[in-house]
Amino acid sequence: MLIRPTRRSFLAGAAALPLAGLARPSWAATPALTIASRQIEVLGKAATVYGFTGADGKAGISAKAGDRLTGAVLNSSDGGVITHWHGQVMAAEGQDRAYSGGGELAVGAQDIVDFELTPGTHWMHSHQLTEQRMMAAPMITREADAEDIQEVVLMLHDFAFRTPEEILAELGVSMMHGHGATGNEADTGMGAMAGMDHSQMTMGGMSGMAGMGMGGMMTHANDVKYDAYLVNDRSLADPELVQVDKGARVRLRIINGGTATAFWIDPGMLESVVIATDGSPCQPLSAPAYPIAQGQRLDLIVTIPAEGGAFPIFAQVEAMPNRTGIILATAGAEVGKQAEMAEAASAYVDSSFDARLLAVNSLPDRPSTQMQHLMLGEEPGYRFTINGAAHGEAAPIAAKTGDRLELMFMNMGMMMHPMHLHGHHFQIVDVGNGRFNGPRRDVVAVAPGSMVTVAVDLDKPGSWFLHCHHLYHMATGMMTEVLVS
Ligand SMILES: [Cu+2]
Repeated sequence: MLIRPTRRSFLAGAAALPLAGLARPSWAATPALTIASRQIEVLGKAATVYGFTGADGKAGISAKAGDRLTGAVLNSSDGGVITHWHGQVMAAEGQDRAYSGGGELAVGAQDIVDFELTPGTHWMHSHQLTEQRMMAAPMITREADAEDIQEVVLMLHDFAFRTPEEILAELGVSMMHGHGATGNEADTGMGAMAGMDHSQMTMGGMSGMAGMGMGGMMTHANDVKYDAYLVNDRSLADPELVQVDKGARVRLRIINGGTATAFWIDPGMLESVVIATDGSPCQPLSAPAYPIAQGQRLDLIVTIPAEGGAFPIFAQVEAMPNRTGIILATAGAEVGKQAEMAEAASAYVDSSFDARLLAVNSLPDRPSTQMQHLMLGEEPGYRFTINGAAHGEAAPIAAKTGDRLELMFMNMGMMMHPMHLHGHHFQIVDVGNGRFNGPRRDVVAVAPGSMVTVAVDLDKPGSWFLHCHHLYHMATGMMTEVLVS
């Protein structure tokens, strides 16, 4: 049974449970997932963040191919939540709340979900500003053909002690723009901005961003200043230590839960190979470092040398020396302290890595039924747009079930945009060098001045958000919908 959650049907939530005479359904005892706040320590200071905890008491979901996510999702946090199961393609519209008009899961209320989990490295997160406060968790479904080796999940975050509302104000967000006309504010968390002081409307850190054409080289990243970068809640000052075996192959399932930060994964001296992008298998490819934009995932196999030792896996911020990471170490190995700054800044993330990747499961060869050109724009006042429109200002992209849709993204601005489509795994088919059988993904990095085309088979009806996975770009307008009938 599929229950489409609506604001109305779930308001009762936990408050309704004590009613006499009503049999409590079996799921009521242990929610499949509970959203609540939790305490971590960052830079020696206590921090209150959010999390999703599974029935087993661990963060998120760890399952195997064929398993379903069935049961209640309980909101024990202090505010309404728009949930999103990122990368789940077998979940119908309405299984999470991240679609047009989905509304918030109220405090104390629960949604009932039931869908088959999509194999691969995926994740769950809030579709609102609370994503910055780490309302996110891994959603891992082990593939039927996964090699029987040790697996390590790395969940990356960019952490600030400031609230996301304060960060938006620092960015110089102007609320004069079109938000509010659509009644969709809650979809991006902008409802929280209603009381913002309009005297703070400045260009903020975006001054000097004047117009920019295709093919330009100017680029800009990291517009949010963070206090720390974390893997599995810890910075490189006190990293997670994972014991591994000498000579073993280890699968790293890496999730970029950073809201405004792209990273480069640097496996150091370990032999490495990427085998999946955004949870979909790719032809194995080795590189000295692997880019991972906001929302993306990478599955890497690393090989521990026969003689053993301690091996940092770094995640270095795009265009900066700052880094975080974990340490893989064999028994008895001496683990040294790792510098939190690399010797040099890393490169900007662009399409050069995707250009070298090939899908294992390419889309069937057939012509597209629809091509959409999407200009990704940035405007003064920290306003990010698709074809000049912020979310709600333009009609959705209309399509039919069975359509092969191609989306050509053209980035007219100075910042990279990691573009994400809900409910589907598209295929990158052109990054400016001609057609190729590029990787399957659900987030594609579109660098300044570049053109990237993805193709997707629309296999189910619904309203599927298409947006930039930089949280503050999404929150200030860079979102639309693909409406599949
Ligand atoms: Cu963006």
